[in-house]
Amino acid sequence: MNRLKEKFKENLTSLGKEIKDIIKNNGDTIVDQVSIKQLYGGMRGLKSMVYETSQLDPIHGIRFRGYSIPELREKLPTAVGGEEPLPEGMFWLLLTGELPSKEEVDWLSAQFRERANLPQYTKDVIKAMPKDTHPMELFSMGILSLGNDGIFRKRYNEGLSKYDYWDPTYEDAMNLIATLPHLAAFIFNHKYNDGKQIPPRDDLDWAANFAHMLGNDSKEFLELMRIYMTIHTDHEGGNASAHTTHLVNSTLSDVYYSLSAGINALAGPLHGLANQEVIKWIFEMIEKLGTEDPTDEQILKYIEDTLDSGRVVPGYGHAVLRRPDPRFTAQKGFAERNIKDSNLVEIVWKLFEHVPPTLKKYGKAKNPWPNVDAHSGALLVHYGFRQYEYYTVLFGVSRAIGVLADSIWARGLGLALERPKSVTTEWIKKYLGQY
Ligand code: NMX
Ligand code: MLT
Repeated sequence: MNRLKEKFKENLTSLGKEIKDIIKNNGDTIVDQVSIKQLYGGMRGLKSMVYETSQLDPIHGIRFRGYSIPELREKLPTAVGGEEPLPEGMFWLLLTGELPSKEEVDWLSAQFRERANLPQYTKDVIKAMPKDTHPMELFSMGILSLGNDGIFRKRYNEGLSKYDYWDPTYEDAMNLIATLPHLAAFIFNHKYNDGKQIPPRDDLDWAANFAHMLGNDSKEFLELMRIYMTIHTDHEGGNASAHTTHLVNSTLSDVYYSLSAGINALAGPLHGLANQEVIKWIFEMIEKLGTEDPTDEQILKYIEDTLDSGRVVPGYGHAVLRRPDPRFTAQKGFAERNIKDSNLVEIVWKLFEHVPPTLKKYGKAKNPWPNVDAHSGALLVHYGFRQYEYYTVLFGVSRAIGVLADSIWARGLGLALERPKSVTTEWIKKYLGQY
């Protein structure tokens, strides 16, 4: 058994024992109540599942195994000569609960290089689709097709003990994470580079190799991909992509089925697709105003026109957060350190000044602050990456790290098939005594 599996198994055994005791001694303790507003309102705030790898605080934002993003920028290993954390380190942390050494992260980078395998039939699936198919659709189909080689389903059919479910889940998750940048780059080059594919390098870490296969080897872009792939990984279990992956995996559908489903959730404009919507909205503003250097008044009017036409301001608001998203702040920090003279970055910063007071003035949004999607497009465009329809695929490659770490935990802990109770409005009216 390799070192990562061994460490995981050790931690799984001790947490498994603790959970058994918690359920035995406190199984009937109430942790939450549900109101009718929550039943109709997307279950906001309802505590209803266990997800070990990260937890979201409305004020302070995401904590990965207890660590904030600024702490992880200090503590996670970086590439030689780099200063941004490597997402391999985040995967190690989420899976084991422990910070990895540089040597452990290098081992993981090598594992991902060795395990990457994009079969011809997956390439054929992508190529068979119409050229204007959205990249997220191709990405989801590609992931699903990779399941043909899945280890869990094979071992399950051979008669796998439930105590061993986590082991082939780990193997599938590692193979899938290793292959995702290759699948995503294949889609990118198929759609936007006349099908000219760029072979991977055998000296690069996971995120840098992805950047390389996307056609940009500049040091700054490799660093951007490392921080981007680290901060988008996980956002506790209730967000739509994590929860979908978790739900599907709870049926013992393997990680290929589960992640493909999670990616479908991420493709919605209220979720991950907002990163493409933000830049599209900004490009439309530039076109409408005829300038890349809009005044404060022009920006303010554009925001108000958007709201007055019954649309949302993309990249702003959040179901849980009530302060600027630390992932927005991390990306702003990257821009401050690395980017000079970008009109688009300036616009994003001006929006940060004007959107929150405007949303407050309109009085509907509970959180007027920027979320993770408000900044990423301006960074990507700065490095020549203008194909904004593709941006959510980047989010999806990163999100796999968090949700697949959760799948390994969920199968290790033997978490049950998810099956909450639904009610009808008729039931509610009866409950309220209105019949
Ligand atoms: N622009 C305009 N209106 C908004 C916005 C916004 N950015 N955010 C919330 N509202 C409205 C919302 O539509 C709702 O209106 P109504 O009562 O007419 O239905 C009202 O404010 C109350 O909504 P909240 O309770 O504040 O937000 P909720 O938890 O329902 O939704 C989001 C959260 C993220 C879906 C919402 O803020 C939104 O639509 N934001 C824009 C899209 C976006 O950036 N999504 C990305 C989220 C991050 N991610 O990557 O997943
Ligand atoms: C996420 O990263 O999943 C989004 O911020 C949405 C959420 O947490 O609900």
